[in-house]
Amino acid sequence: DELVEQMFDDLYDGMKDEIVEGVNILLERGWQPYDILTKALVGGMTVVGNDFRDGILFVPEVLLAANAMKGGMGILKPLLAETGAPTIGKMVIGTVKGDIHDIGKNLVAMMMEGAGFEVIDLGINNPVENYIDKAAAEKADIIGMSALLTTTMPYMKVVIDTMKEQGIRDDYVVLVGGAPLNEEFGKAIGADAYCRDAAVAVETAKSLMA
Ligand code: B1M
Repeated sequence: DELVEQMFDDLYDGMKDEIVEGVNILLERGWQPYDILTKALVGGMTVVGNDFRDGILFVPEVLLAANAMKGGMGILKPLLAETGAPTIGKMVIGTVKGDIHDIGKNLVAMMMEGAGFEVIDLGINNPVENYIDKAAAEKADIIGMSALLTTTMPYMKVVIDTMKEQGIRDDYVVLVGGAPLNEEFGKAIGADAYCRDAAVAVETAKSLMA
């Protein structure tokens, strides 16, 4: 699709207005919000990620791309939420301490809301208390953690170990996700499940709540 190709370029160049416009045009053409999210926005961000890794793009450029992506996500969020049924569970989600990546976490939060979950977003850089205190205060069913760095993913174990120490581990379903994680890591730290992407997070949450 030519427009999607154009949107990949616009995202790469951090052109927020163009991304917003592209999302609106795809909606007018009858695209499903979820397809726009995954094919146009996440697809484009993958290209950005690869060039960031390879030293072709740098932090300021990636921030602009992230900002453009957020512009597009802002339009899709209410549309994804619309399809939601009555609340089927409550989730507290946040990016772990030392980590400021939030696009993937925001995506998971959006998709969970769209699927009928109530989501309390803790934002980025969360110490263990944030998860535990908020989950208790909100009587949440699920604690979700996101980490995008190999240096911050071990912190997920700190949170789970602290829950164990306090005797509250089994009061919650614990889901973890983020690009550097895998199934094995999720098991090793004692999470209930590792979620490869936002769609898997929704499916996993649903099945573990049932
Ligand atoms: Co950062 N960064 N970054 N970065 N960044 C990565 C992660 C990196 C892989 C890039 C690279 O080198 N290829 C690399 C990590 C290397 C490693 O640890 N192995 C990296 C680095 C090194 C860094 C810095 C250290 C760079 C520096 O300063 N030298 C620095 C760290 C700052 C910090 O956190 N302390 C840094 C900074 C940044 C920006 C600020 C510039 C920006 C973040 C902006 C923002 O988030 N607001 C940024 C970005 C954008 C990226 C890349 C390019 C894209 C991440 C992203 O948003 N992906 C990334 C490269 C890449 O991943 N390709 C990179 C799109 C998003 C939809 O995917 O987050 O994977 P993802 O989420 C998915 C799934 O993983 C899953 O579902 C999501 C949707 O499907 N998921 C969950 C995620 N969280 C979940 C939680 C769940 C369930 C599923 O809970 C239940």
